[in-house]
Amino acid sequence: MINVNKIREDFPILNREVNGKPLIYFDNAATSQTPKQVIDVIVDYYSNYNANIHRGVHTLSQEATDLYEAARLKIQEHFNAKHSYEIILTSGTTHGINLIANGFSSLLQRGDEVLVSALEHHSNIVPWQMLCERTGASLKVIPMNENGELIMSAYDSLLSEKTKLVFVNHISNALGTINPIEEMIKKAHQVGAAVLIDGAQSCPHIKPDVQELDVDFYVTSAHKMCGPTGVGMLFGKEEWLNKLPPYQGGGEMIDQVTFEKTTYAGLPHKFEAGTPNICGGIAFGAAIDYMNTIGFDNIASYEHELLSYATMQLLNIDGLKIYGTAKDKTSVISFNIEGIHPYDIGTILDKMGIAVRTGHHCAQPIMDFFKIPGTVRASFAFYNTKEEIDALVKGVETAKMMLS
Ligand code: C6P
Repeated sequence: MINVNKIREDFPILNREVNGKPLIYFDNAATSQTPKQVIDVIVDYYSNYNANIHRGVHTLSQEATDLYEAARLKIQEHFNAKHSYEIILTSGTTHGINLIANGFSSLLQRGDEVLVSALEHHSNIVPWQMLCERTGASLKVIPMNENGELIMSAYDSLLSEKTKLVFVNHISNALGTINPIEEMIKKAHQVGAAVLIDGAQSCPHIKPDVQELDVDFYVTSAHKMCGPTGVGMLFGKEEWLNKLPPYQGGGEMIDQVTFEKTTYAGLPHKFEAGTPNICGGIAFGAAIDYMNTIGFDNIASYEHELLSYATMQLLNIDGLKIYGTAKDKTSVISFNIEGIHPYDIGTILDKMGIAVRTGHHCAQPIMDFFKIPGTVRASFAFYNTKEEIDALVKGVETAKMMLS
């Protein structure tokens, strides 16, 4: 059970006003808010431990290293990776995807195929297009239906022995669709293809088990799950990470360097060139602790309640259309009102202190599918309330009246 009033006390930002009104934060899919338990860890790090890691014999450096590596273990445990060295700390989802796409440059050739879903964020499209340009492999798209669900019979037809890689998000950022990734991974493995799951939108809502999923790569960003920006993780199966070349060269990722030849460090350091976001990594661990204290089952059931309530209330507004009506959906509502540009609705809501995202949500192919320029997206977290949803509904009604 969620005690939302108590939880809200953990988030200092929820006390502020925007445009003279109490902030109502419904842009959680873009970035989540940060609880004081995580803010405290950041302050504590810079007040007491700040040093570079893996390099110094001095106490501060060793303490910072221990905290950073303890966070990696926490992340390993959370995602149930078999080994801590299968967890690569990145700057976020985008970094993780680019790292893998770059690694596959030497493993693909003309005639190979890679499959992307129609529901992807640009981060999970563009790096693969760049990979295809480098290698001559072809990018094929798994289509979706009007509800924003992937068409699994089309996926079956696209899979063949030519398929080398499948990349799909666990949850769509623009529509909230939860994709059937278990089934997709199984089917991809049957033809020998590797699978990368973009978990940027799933990790705030569910706790993925990478061993149970048998997924090859899973990427996410800490800032979507109560952590800071600029840090994330890439899980990769040991055998894949050993097969792939390093992404960036520099300090930390080497074993021996001479002007003739460099040999590389083992996992995970081979993929972690340069000074990482040390404080960010430690705070990522604290964010995972915080979310586990609330409990992912509690989070999922409360957010589902918010989603059902908001869907029902918003659909009472004449002319309002929701995009993304999948059976399996998380707490994201993308909508438009007939004849009104989403940006105008977002601007009026902001005047009322209500933060939503408007536009294409870095998912232009989805907008093209629906033949719209964008949507208004309200995305809910476990610290939102039904009263806030009532205010949103009222705000949308007012915006509609002003703009019609
Ligand atoms: N989506 C949104 O408002 P980064 O920027 O690397 O932390 O995450 C990129 C990313 C990748 N995949 C999905 C499914 C995402 O939702 C995002 C980030 C935000 O929807 C900001 S564009």
